[in-house]
Amino acid sequence: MKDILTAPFMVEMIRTASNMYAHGWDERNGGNISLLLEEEEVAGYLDVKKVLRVIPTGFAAPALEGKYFLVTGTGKYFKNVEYAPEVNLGIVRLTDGGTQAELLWGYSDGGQFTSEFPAHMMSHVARLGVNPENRVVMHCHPANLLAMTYVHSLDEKQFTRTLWQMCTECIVVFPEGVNVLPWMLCGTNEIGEATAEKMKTARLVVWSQHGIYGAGKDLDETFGLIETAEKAAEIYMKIAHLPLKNTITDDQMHQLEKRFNIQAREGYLD
Ligand code: 2HA
Ligand code: ZN
Repeated sequence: MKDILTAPFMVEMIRTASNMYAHGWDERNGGNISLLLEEEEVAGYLDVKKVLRVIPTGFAAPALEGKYFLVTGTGKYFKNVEYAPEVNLGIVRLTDGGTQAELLWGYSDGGQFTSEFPAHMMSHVARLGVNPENRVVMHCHPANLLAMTYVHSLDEKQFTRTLWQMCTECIVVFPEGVNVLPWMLCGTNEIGEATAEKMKTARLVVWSQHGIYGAGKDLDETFGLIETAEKAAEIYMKIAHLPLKNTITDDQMHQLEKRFNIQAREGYLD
């Protein structure tokens, strides 16, 4: 068996958690990440027949039967992941229609996966339905996106259009826009179901007055999505109180669509 701490998926997960912390998106125990792994990826590093513990999930997700995930732990701090990966991360395999998680590695202090496990797993199901290549669901608390949910309309079209107008690259990076949930109680199956429903039409879902969810085919892409949206929100928070003299027009957005061969969300541009 190879050392699991040298596995490319582990190295990338640890780097990503540290980078997110460095960006200020994951204060204290804020944020969580789940990465879908293939059995072949894990098998060289773990005895997949050796189950350490079984943890009930509290929901059903038959579509994820037998699937493996590397997931951040509940109550754990992103800043500590790199120093103690085996305490702060875990690898689980879902069984019994997704109602049970078999722990194969990690959570070595007796812990378990993030309290937002329902939102993560339900979002994986939703995104895999749209794109079978999806591997990552990421949640964090970037300050400017959060700030924006206090002062900007939460209408998804308006929220998306504002972000698109704040940096030229935005419409290219997330042409489907961002979806927005109103404030809801976190850590519940209800917010999980609502998030997954929103994930069917966009890879970014804002949780008002809380944070954001991103999904993508790898950690880099998902990080980059959130990074781009957060940059746009930062520009918005810098200019929102100033007289607006210029913007990116819808005509210019259409030029970007052509140049980058992307399609803006139906009905979002004039
Ligand atoms: O505590 O971010 O949403 C982790 C969270 C909960
Ligand atoms: Zn959160």
